[in-house]
Amino acid sequence: MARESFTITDGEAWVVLDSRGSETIEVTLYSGKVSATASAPSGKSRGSREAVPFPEGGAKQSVKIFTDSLRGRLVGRDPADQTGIDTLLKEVDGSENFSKIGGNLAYAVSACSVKLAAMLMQKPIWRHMADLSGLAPVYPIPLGNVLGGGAHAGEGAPDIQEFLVFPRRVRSVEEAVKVNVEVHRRLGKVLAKKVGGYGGGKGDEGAYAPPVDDEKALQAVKEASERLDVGFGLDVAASSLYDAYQKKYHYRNRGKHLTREQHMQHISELVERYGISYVEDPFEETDVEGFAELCRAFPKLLVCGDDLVVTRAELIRWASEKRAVRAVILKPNQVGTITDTVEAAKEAEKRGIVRVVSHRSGETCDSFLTHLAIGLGGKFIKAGVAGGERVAKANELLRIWYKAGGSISLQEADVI
Ligand code: 2PG
Ligand code: MG
Repeated sequence: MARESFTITDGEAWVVLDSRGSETIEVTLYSGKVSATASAPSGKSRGSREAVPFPEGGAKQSVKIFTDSLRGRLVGRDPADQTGIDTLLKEVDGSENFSKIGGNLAYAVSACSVKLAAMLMQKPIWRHMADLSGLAPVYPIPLGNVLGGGAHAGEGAPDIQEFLVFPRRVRSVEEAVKVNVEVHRRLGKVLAKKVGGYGGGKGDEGAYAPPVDDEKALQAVKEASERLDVGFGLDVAASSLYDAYQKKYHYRNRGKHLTREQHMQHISELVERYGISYVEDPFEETDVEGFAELCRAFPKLLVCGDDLVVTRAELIRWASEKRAVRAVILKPNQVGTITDTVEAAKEAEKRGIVRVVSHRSGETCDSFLTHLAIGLGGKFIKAGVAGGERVAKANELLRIWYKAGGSISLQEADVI
């Protein structure tokens, strides 16, 4: 049966703030009296192959472009025709990487059209997302950053960007969400006891940012997780540590420049010593061979590509052919449109690669990411643990669980 067709009747764009207080963009699309709003997050440790978040002139320029050239071309379009909307965004931009209109504007329009279409079709957003992707919807496992350093924190914090935890073997979304929160809460107490003079300061994602090195950070996270059934992960964000001129990894906290081999050894020792099962971006973004080496060294480790593949289907194919990843990060504003994010998710599915649907370090309270994670069949949702903009994603997961319950299946962490 042909579906009813809908029409975008108007649209608006604004400059709003993200959780770092930086300017970003929010878009509202209307279909008569029905409207939907979406806003875009911003990353700090960005891959060089990502879409450019804003054109020259920043978020204000994106608003101008929306008002002058995009709004008129969106009016009359069907918001349920996602490929049509996303093709239009590429046409108006005309560059390879959204440098003209900004990847964040593209993402906000693209996500907004998913939301508006879902409302008009009277479907949950996750359901419409799953229909668009053709992937089986699931409740993802929350993968949460509880302690962090690198580009997301100040001087003295660990070199590794994120120390992550995730619940294993849970029977409900409620339980899953609470486990990470409990680790974060206990960690605050462990650090207050162990790290003299530390007042509990946090980094950009609400993770604790104490003045300790990577080893001490892991010891504290382990202690905070005692008697809880959790797995451990790292986001090394190695491109942020890499000095391309010296060809070395610069560990500021340890005051050391490590060669590629020494860096590999450091990461390998942490994986072994602390029973880590997930490592994101262990090498800088061009060193696909480094990723592959780590995969060979640890046959079960979930080696995950973020800056390496930047949510692009063709890069996921390349990394998979090199046997360099067992998981990939999906951040829709890295590529700019929902259609391209779906392509990336499908490429990963085809190749048996785990999908990790992820927030950015600068976030808004938009909870679309949760619907995206369910509708892309994500094994994990990486959305932080503490702070309103992170909790917004967890709360949406809870709401969907309360409403849809067992009609969506629960992911298991048992394969890791
Ligand atoms: C990452 C992200 C999110 P950013 O590296 O995975 O945690 O950071 O948004 O700064 O790229
Ligand atoms: Mg990352």
